[in-house]
Amino acid sequence: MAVHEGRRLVVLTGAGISAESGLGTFRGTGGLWENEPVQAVATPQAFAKDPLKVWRFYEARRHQAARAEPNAAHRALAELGRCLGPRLTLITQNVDGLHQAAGSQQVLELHGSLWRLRCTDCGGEAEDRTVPLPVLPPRCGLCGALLRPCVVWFGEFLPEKVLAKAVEAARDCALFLVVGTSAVVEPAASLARVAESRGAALWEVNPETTPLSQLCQRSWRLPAGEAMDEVVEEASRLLEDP
Ligand code: BV8
Ligand code: ZN
Repeated sequence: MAVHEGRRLVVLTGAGISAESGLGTFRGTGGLWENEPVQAVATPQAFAKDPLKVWRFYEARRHQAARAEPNAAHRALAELGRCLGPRLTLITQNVDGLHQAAGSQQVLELHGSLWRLRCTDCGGEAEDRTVPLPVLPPRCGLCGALLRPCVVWFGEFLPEKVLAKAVEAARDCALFLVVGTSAVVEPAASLARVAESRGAALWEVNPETTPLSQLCQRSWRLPAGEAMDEVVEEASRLLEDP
């Protein structure tokens, strides 16, 4: 299917796209943050105060994510990426790696990844998929300092190059699709507003409404796993030559 050369699609995903893979979301019933207030586990201060407690939280998520399979929504986006190539920019707030596991390439991980660890002293960074980690908290093999998960905690800056690419894509797209995010965390949520302010169409897939809903031309009040095949179909049509 001929796709209009210039028209680009940006997709922003959140924890909701991984819900049907069995991974907990953050907010809403049964959310991850329900029993662990954010301040307790996802800030640099929390890590400094009690690295073991923070590591137990991330170890539990690594354990869950290691057993999770990409679902139909991840697969639909991977297939779309194979059709659109560089005309699709996939941005995720998730750290579970399920988009990559489904075959998506060039995924922009705004909030980092559970699968990379970084030394708090020498800065050495490496992928480590060992579950469970042999020792908690893990220590750097080079200098012995504490390792941390390569995720972006509250109050921390997003990876500069990744954010810059995401903003650039949001500025230059015909369609911005938001899937499975409560759209409360910044600056990720604002990417949708950037796109919309530049004239992009804004579509949303979420069983619940979000602060972005009133800006959307189209919404699917469905789980992503059920909606994404149709959404991908409609998005491809919108990007086709008129
Ligand atoms: C920063 C860590 C600069 C990794 C996370 C304005 C500008 C800048 C900053 C701020 C600002 N306003 C406030 C801030 C501060 C803060 C922030 O946004 N606070 C919010 C809570 C008000 N932002 C920051 O601190 C960011 N840093 O801006 O640096 C700076 C520096 C210093 C001082 C000032 C500024 C860093 C943000 C990143 C924080 N790290 N995670 C991890 O452990 O995962 S955020 C955390 O929330 C996760 O990454 C998660 O991805 C993210 C967003 O949550 P969602 O993905 O949306 O998940 P949620 O559960 O909320 O929603 C799920 C949705 O899915 C629901 O709507 C549900 O209905 C839906 N759903 C459920 N089932 C399904 C479904 N949808 C589809 N299908 C289904 N089956
Ligand atoms: Zn080190």
